[in-house]
Amino acid sequence: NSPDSDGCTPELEKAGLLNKTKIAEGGRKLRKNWSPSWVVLVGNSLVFFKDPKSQTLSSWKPGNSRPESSVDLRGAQLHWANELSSKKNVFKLRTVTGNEFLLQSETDSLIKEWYKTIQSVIDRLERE
Ligand code: I3S
Repeated sequence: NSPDSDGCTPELEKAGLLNKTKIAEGGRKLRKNWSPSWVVLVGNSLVFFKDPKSQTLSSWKPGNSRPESSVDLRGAQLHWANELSSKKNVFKLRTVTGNEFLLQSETDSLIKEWYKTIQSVIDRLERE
């Protein structure tokens, strides 16, 4: 049974481990709290899982394990944001609802790939 055998399961674009902190909720600033997060880009959403050790590539499937939170990428904005942290390789994702996340990796190539892939999904949604 391939993941898309029913023709309606959204496509898995990317998955991996990133450092994450939420910095705003509905436009209200939050205190930073960095933690590792298993991040899955599937369909129009970026989905965050808490415990990366217990996750597999198929974890995003409904019924497998419960995501910590999920971000709708429609209308979202992505910016490099190294000025917002002492860490390197930081970008900020802002949703239409005013939720803001920082995502970070020590690995330059990896964070660039994530940036590029998320931006391409945002661009695709804009054209729809
Ligand atoms: O932007 P800030 O406030 O300097 O962010 C740092 C704090 O959140 C800090 O925790 P405390 O609020 O307990 O001081 C975190 O440990 C740091 O990681 C945050 O800064 P970085 O530069 O790592 O994003």
